Parts: sequence; structure tokens; C-alpha cells
Amino acid sequence: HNAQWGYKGDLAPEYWAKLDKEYEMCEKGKNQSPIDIAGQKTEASLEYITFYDDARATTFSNNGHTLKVSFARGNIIDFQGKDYSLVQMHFHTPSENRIDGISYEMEAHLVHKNKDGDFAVIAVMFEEAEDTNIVLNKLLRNVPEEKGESNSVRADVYGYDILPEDKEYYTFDGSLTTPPCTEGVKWIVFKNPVKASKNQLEDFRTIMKKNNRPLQDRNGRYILE
Ligand code: SG7
Ligand code: ZN
Repeated sequence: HNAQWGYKGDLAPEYWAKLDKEYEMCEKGKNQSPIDIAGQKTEASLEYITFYDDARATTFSNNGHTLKVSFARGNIIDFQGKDYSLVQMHFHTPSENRIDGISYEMEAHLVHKNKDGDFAVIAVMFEEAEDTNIVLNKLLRNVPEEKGESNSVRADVYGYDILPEDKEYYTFDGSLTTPPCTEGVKWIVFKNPVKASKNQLEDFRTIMKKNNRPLQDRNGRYILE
């Protein structure tokens, strides 16, 4: 069983590598996430990703680190010629990655895995607006407020609906943003944020607290756009 970790006090990100031998990449890694997607980017004429449209959410759970939505199996994206299936979506307040120095109110991570066990994480930024976000509203009706709590999602929530209309993205190599900070994760960050109301963002913030890992060094990594 691995050591406990967190975002403040003795369990804060600066100590992760010391908490458990298994977490050494959090300190030693050279391709860590999150990063500031700023400065030089490489024009790569990226192809649009083919998305699932039938990824129905099943449960909404609170693991003490984040609020996490699980999905039914069989929701596949085609990214760089490989199939990845959506496993879960979870949230960070404030955002972990930044875009041109800008930190957003919240960031959703849609975690995907391919048949070799490699991760691809799609990140969607949230900005505060007058608009109520319909998907977040459906989720918040079944929000698990206490750590360890899990509720079934009693509404039709699809992974696709959380994505921005404009599907332009940045992509780069990185890691899991939590221990064990495993590298070899393909990051796909949408350029355009989606909107959520002040109240909705406040609901997420109140339950999850601050759960963003600080920015990591880019170490010369290429960011494709
Ligand atoms: C959250 O972020 C959880 C983790 C996730 C981790 O703490 O959603 O997932 C589970 C199953 O608890 O770890 C392997 C994995 O998905 C890191 O994910 S992230 O890099 O996208 N932030
Ligand atoms: Zn995450």
C-alpha cells in the first residue's frame, strides 16, 4: 500500500517524493505535469481527434483528492492513430496547466488508456461566466460531498458534452499530476475554455479544496499545435 499524499501541510506536492520510494518520479522526472503552455510552440497541423459520443457516466465519487466521474466501457478516441478508451473524468481547482500564463478557475481531466496501458489525458479549462454549465449541473445534483462517498449519476451525462465546441488543442508529453507522477502520458489540452457559473465553480472548490499541483519545468519539451 502506498503512502498518503495531499496538497497542504506535510503531504504537500513539495514532499511527495519523500513520502514513498514509489513517488520518486515526482522529483526526478524531466517530463512532469502540469506546465505553462507558453512561449514556443511547434506548428504541426494536428488532425482533429475522432471522439466518442456515447460515453455515459455511471458514478460520481469523492476520493478525498478529487471528484471523479466514471464512464461505461467502450468509449474510444482515435489519437495519433491509436485507440484510447475513456476511463474517468475528474476535476482540479484551480487549473493545473496554464495557457500563456493564464490559470483557469477549474480544469477537467478526461483520463484515457490504450491497450498497452498508456495514458492520454484530455484537459478542458473552465472559466467563470453567467452561463450555467448543463453537464456540471447534472453532475452536481448527485455530488458526493464526503470523502469515500460515491453516487450513481441519475442523468444522461456524456463525456463528449463537456468538451468545447472548438476542438483545437495543444499536445505534449507529460506525467500524471499526482503520485506516483508516472511519465509517458500524452497530454491533449483544448485551447478554448468552456463556461461555468460562479456558484457551480464554488461548489467544486468547496468540496475538493485547492487540488492543483504546482507548475513543473518544461525542460525543452515540444508543444505541438
Ligand atoms: C486523481 O488524479 C484521480 C486518479 C488519477 C490522478 O487523483 O482521478 O485516478 C484514480 C483512479 O483515482 O490517476 C491513474 C489516474 O488516473 C492523476 O490523473 S491526472 O494526471 O489526470 N491528474
Ligand atoms: Zn487530473
